[in-house]
This record gives sequence, C-alpha cells and structure tokens, in this order.
Amino acid sequence: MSTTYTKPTVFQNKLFINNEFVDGVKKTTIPVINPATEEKITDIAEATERDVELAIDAAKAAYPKWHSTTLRERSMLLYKLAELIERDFGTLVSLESLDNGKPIEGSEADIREVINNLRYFAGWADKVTGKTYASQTETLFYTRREPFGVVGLISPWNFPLLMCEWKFAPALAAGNCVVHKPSEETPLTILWLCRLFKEAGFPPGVYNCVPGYGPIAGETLARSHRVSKISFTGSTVVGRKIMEASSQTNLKKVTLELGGKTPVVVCPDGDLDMAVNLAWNAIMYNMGQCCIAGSRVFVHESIYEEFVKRLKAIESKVTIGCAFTGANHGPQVNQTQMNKILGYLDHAKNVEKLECIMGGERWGTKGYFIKPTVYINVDDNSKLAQEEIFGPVLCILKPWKTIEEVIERANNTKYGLAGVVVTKNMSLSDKLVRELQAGTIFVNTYCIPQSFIPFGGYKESGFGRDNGEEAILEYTQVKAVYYQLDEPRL
Ligand code: TXE
Repeated sequence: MSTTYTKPTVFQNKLFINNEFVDGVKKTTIPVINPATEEKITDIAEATERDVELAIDAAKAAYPKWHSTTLRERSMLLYKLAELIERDFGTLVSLESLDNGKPIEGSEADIREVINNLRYFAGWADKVTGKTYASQTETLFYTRREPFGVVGLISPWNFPLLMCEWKFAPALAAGNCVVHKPSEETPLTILWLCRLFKEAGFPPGVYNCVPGYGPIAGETLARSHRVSKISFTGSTVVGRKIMEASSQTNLKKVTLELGGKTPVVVCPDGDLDMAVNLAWNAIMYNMGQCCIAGSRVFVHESIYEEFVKRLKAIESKVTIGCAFTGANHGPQVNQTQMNKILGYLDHAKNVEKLECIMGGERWGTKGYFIKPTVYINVDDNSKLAQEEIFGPVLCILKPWKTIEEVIERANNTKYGLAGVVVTKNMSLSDKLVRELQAGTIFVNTYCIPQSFIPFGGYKESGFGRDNGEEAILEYTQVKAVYYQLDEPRL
C-alpha cells in the first residue's frame, strides 16, 4: 500500500437527475452496509419508477443539445472528468474499499483504470466514422454512425465504479445521453462521481444516476419505450429478464455481459511457478468476484502433484480482514453472496465430499469473509465445476492427458467469457487459442481487461462488447445514405 487511507465520513447520497441532487419521489432510502463489519455506512435515496421516468425526461430533453455539441467539446468534458477523478483519487479509493470491501490495492487498480479508460474514450469522441462506397453513377452512397439518443445502463457491484465507467464513457463519447442504474449494493463511488460530472461542466441531463433496486428501478429502465439501447452487466438470470423486457416493449438494442466459468489450462512445459501464481490470482483476485475468475483449473497429469503442493504454499501469504488494516483478502460484497458461497461449500463437503486442501469455511463471525478455498481432483460435472460461485473457491479438476481431451473438457460449460492458457509452446497455445470457446484468451498472463481491447462473451456469457472500438459501435447505429447528385455542370 503506497498511501495511507482512512475510512471516509462524507458521502453523496442523493439521486442525480438533471445535474441536481434530489431525494426520490417516494422519499424511501436504501441502507449501505460495510461488508467488513456488517455496520451501516449511510442511507442513500432510493430511485423508484417515477424517478427513473424523470431521469429519462431529463436525458431526452438534453439529447438534442448534447448531440450537437462539438466533438472537441464532448471530448474535452470527458478529459476534464478524468482529471477530476485523478484529483479525488484517494477519496474514491477509500469509498470503494469501504463500500465493496475490496483491499486497497484492488481499489487503487480500479480507479486508475477508470481514469485510463475514460481518457481512452474521450479520445474516441471525434473518431466515430462512417464509410463511403464506390459508385459509377451520380449517386453518393455512405453511412453515418449515429447515437441512439437515450441509453440505459445497469451495472453491478464487483467493480463498482469501473463497470459504470466502462459503460457511460463510450455511451457519452458516441453522443448519447445516459440514465444509469448502478448496483444498489455499492453506490458510493458513482454518487461521488456525480458531483464531478457537474463540476466538469457536463450540461444538465446528459448523465443521470438513479440507484435503486433491480426489479423496480432496473426493470423500469429496461421496459421504457423511451430508452433505445440498454447495456447490462450482471447475472445471467437478470440478463434474460433484460432481453425479455426489450422483446416485450420497444425492441431496444441490448448488450449483455454475464457470468463465466473460466478454464485455466496448465500445460506440462509451462513455467510452473508462474502457472501457480497465475491460477491463484485468477480466482482469488477480488475474492473471486470477477466474471472472468479462473474457477476451473486443468493441470496436466505430469505436473499435477507439484502444482497442488506449490499452490498450497501460497495460503500462508494471505491476510484476511478489513481493507483499512492493509489486508490482502477482503469480505464478499454482502450477506447474500456470502451465503450463496457457503451453500456451495456445504454441498462440496456434505454432498459431493470433495477433497478440500484449504479453506472451505467462513472466516470469523463478523463481516462476510470466506477463506480462500481449493478443492482437488474435482469431477468436471460437479456442481462446483459447472456453476458460477463468484467467490474465492477454486476447483482443480482431475488431471488431463491429451490436448484434445482438455479442450473438450474446458469447453464443457454453458459460459464463454474467458480462458487462460499456460505454455511456452507456440503451436500448443495457438491451438488452444483457436479451440477454446471464449471472448478473451489470456496466454501466460491474467490481468484487468484493457481499454482498447474488446471485452465480452461467447455462449451464455452474453453478447456485445465493452471496451475498444467495438464499445463505440455498441452505442451507435448505422444509417445508410443514398444521395443522388445533379449532372456536373459548369
Ligand atoms: O446480480 P444481479 P446479483 C453474478 C454472480 C453473482 C450473481 C448474483 O454469479 O453471484 O450474479 O448477483 C440489477 N431488472 N454476477 O444478484 O441481480 C441489480 O440491481 C433490471 C456476475 O447481485 O444480476 C444490479 O444493478 N435490473 C456479474 C445488476 O442488475 C436488475 C456481476 C446486477 O445484479 C434486475 C454481478 C431486474 N429485474 C453478479 N434485477 C458479472 N458479470 O460481472 C437486478 N438488477
């Protein structure tokens, strides 16, 4: 930890509509809980149906002006926002760790990435282009990429500010106005950011934030006929509801980034220490609450025993506790998530009787902590190897013998968000890269997805992409133009 962080005591806790901080129409509130202590941090205003409608009104009214803002101005506003986030870096890091529970290093990495990603998309504002087409007649054919108007964003709690920013930055850069429903579990950093939107000089209504419960505020947004596009990151169950809402209303365009069950394939020639550390980080980072968490590890039979031995040795480096004590392993985000994970641990112990080499239980009695947990010799069809646990729970599956076998086994999942490969053999890695069914493949590395690389899923992990040029395309629609010119005459 480079800087000393203290628990913040000042919070922004109202809805943000039309550049004003307001209570919800019903004046109800949502408690925000510190997952490390189970104590209430504060209450925030709850957005219900009417508040979401008011936010949509504001976004609709702001759209004509925002759409005609010069591209340079749009870009400069996003750069300015990044500068203000940099100024408030310490506050945002502290808020994120307090609200979500993640270790300070994790929050620092998140907020740094928010700044980088925002600058990346600020640079895109004046680079959205169409195409012109060859023509032998006096007709000019070209396409324009136009914004949708009002877009709805629904984001989760695992990387609270980063997942918000991944969505609002390309949406705004492309010229849309935004109504954003962040997770009700972790609203504090995004509500702080609302102040910065205003301070940066964004016109009223361009960005609106309505934290509320999913089935109320989220559904209202997803069902609105006045929202033309929705981007969602969260569970596969809710992803299906978003699709349903779209199909039953105005067929709004949908981007879904859902769950995962990332396989980590360790080949016999790979650097073993690197493989072990990589496999550990891939599951334990953010306490396993990553959609790309490497929850299934496939190790070749020739190195299996040694791999398990070295992985077990990492356990001694884990310090569990509250972020503000410098711990490197924090709590799960809330009681529901903790109980969900404990349910899997119970199933592993009492039903499947899996071989547990570390953890397997809650840590302490206060706070939603789960010990890093590793099972070995797990069957591919085990419940724990098939379902998204979203916790610090690793399944090392039964050893593999042939490359064809491991490819088939790694693909034996309904998800397809990411895959990880450890080998020095280029022909082998190339084969695995081609054969693994996933939207991102990491070879000899595992890291936070980069701003300029498209990120999204195959199979039931969703569709559409965050990041990269692809994200800009997600927030624009194509208009084809047939333009008949007069005969050229002098
Ligand atoms: O997710 P939800 P939950 C997975 C992970 C986790 C599980 C459940 O496996 O254990 O999902 O987590 C909003 N209409 N991921 O229950 O409910 C909700 O308010 C519209 C993977 O917290 O999907 C929040 O803003 N919106 C994941 C957002 O959806 C609704 C990240 C996500 O919450 C809604 C989080 C509705 N009917 C969980 N119901 C990832 N892919 O990274 C809820 N929401």
